[in-house]
Amino acid sequence: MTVTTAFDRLCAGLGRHPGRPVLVTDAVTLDGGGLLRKTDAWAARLAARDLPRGSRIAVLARGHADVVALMLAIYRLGLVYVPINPRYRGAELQHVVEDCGASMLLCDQALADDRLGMLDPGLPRFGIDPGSALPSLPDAAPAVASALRDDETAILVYTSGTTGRSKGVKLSLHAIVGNIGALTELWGWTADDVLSLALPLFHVHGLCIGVHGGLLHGMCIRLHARFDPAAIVTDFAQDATIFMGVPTMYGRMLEHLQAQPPAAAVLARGRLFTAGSAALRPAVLEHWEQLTGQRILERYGMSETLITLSNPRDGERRPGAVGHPVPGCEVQVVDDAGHPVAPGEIGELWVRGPYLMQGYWNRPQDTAAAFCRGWFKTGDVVRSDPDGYLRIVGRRSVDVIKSGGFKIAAPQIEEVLRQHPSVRDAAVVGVPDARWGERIAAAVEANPGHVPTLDVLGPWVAEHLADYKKPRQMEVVDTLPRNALGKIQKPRLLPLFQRPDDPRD
Ligand code: MCA
Ligand code: AMP
Repeated sequence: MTVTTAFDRLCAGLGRHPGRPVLVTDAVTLDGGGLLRKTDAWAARLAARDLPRGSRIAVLARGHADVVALMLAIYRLGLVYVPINPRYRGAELQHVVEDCGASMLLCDQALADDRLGMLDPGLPRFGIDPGSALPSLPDAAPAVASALRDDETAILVYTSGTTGRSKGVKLSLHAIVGNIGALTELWGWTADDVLSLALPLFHVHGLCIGVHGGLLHGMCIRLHARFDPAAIVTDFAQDATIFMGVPTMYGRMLEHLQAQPPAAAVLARGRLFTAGSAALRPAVLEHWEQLTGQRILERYGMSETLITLSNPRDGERRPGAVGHPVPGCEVQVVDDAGHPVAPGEIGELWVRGPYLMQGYWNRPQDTAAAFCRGWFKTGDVVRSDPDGYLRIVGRRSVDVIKSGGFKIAAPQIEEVLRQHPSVRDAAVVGVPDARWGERIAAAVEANPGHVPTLDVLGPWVAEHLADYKKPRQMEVVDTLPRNALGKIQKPRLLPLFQRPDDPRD
C-alpha cells in the first residue's frame, strides 16, 4: 500500500502487525485485518446510499468496535463523521443534526428507544448494532469513492461556546494525525503500548487523541463504553501501559484505590498516565503518585486546537502546570488589546500552527471572531513560570463551565430555567469542586407567588438538557446582582455556593 495521505497512515498502522489485537471491547477482539474488514463492510453499506462527497453522517453511539469501523468507513468514502454526545436530549440532539445538515443518523439500539422519539422523524435513521430494531443499511457493492484528502473535513466535534448553541468544530485528518505525531515525539508512544480508553468518543480527548492515536500506531486499544475504575485496573492487570483521563476520573480511581489498596500495585506497572480537559489539582497528582509511584503527565488542549501544551515525558512534570507548546505549535500570551505580555504576567493564550480547526461549520462570523491575525484566541487565561512552563489560571468568560471534562455554556441552562413557571430570571455559575472541577450552581429570582426549589428545577433542566448540565446547588435571591448596565455580576454569586471543603489549590 502506498502511504500518501493521513487516512492511509491511519490504515497503515492497522496492517503493521497481523494477528495482534488492535481493538478489544467487552464484545470483540479485533486485529488490524479484522477492523479493516469491518470497515469495508460499513463502507459498502454507506456507499449504497450514493451520498455526495462531504455529506455529514451523524452517529449516536457509545464506544464500541462498530463505531470505530463506521468512523473509518466514513473517511474511506470522503464523508464527514459527526459523533453526538449520547447524553444529549431533544433540543440538543435536534440542534446538532439540523446544524450539520446530516444526511442520516446511525444509532445504537440501546440509545434509540430513549432518544430518537425526541428527533424530527424526517431524518433517515439506521441501526448500528446487529439485530437492532432500527432498519439496517443494506449491504451493497464495495465502495469505489476515494478516501478523505488531507485538506477535507473529517470530523465535526460539537462544542459549547459562551452561548446556548453548540458549534461544529471542523477538524481534518491532517491536523489530527500531525498532532498525534507531535505527541508521539513527546510521550514516546509505540506500537507495543496498550491504551486503556474509557473516555467518550465524541470529544477530541477520547476520539482524536485516544482512538486515532491508537490506530495510527497500530497499538492495542482496550475500549470501554463507560468509565469504571475497576475495569481500568483489570486492563493494567492484563497488559495496558497507557491511561488517558479527565481529572474527575483520577479522583474516582483514587476512591477505588482506597477501597481496593492492592490495585495500586497493578497500576504501578503502567508506563504513562495522562490527564487533561480540565485542571488536575496538584493534590490529586501527588496522591496518585504516592499510591502508584506514577506521576501523571498533564497536558492542555481544546476542540479547536487539539493538544497544544504538554508537560514532558522525560523531565519535570510540574504540578498545576501544563508545560510547553507541543512541537509544531506556537503560542503567545496577550493582554486585552492583543499585545504580548511580559513573561510571568497573566494574559489570554493564543495559538497558531498546523493543528488548528478549519473553522466552525457554517459559521463564518463565529470563525472570524475566534481568530486574530491568524492566531486562535482560546479564551483561557494563563501565566508562565520563569522557565516558560505555562499554567492555566482561569477563563475570560464566566459563562463557560467545565464539569468532569465537559464544557457547558451557562446561558443554555439559564434559558431552560427561565422557561419554568416559577422562575423570573436565573444566573448559572461554576463553583470550584473537588470531584467535578466545577459544579453547576444557579441563583434564581422567583416569579410572584412561586417558591422555586432544586428538587423541581434540577429534574426540569435534566428533562431538557444532558444530565450533567443540571444544577447541583440553587439559591433563591430577591434580585440578581447587576452592574450599572444591567449585566449580572456572576463572580458576586460564588460566595452563595462555596462550601468549606471546596478545593483551594
Ligand atoms: C456525569 N455526571 C456529571 C458528569 N458526568 N455531572 C457533572 N459533570 C459531569 N461531567 C453525573 C450524571 O449527571 C449523574 O448524575 C451522575 O454523574 C452519574 O452519571 P454517570 O453517567 O454514571 O457518570 P459517569 O459515567 O461516571 O461519568 C463521569 C465521567 C464523564 C466519566 C467523568 O463525565 C466523562 O466521561 N467525562 C469526560 C468528558 C470528556 O471526555 N471531555 C473531553 C472534552 P445524577 O445521578 O444526579 O443524575 S475536552 C477536550 O477534548 C480537549 C481537547 C482536551 O483538552 O482534552
Ligand atoms: P473543549 O472545548 O471541550 O475541548 O474544552 C477545552 C477547554 O478545556 C480549554 O479551553 C480549557 O479551558 C480546558 N482544559 C483543557 N485541558 C486543560 C488543563 N490541563 N487544565 C486546565 N484546563 C484545561
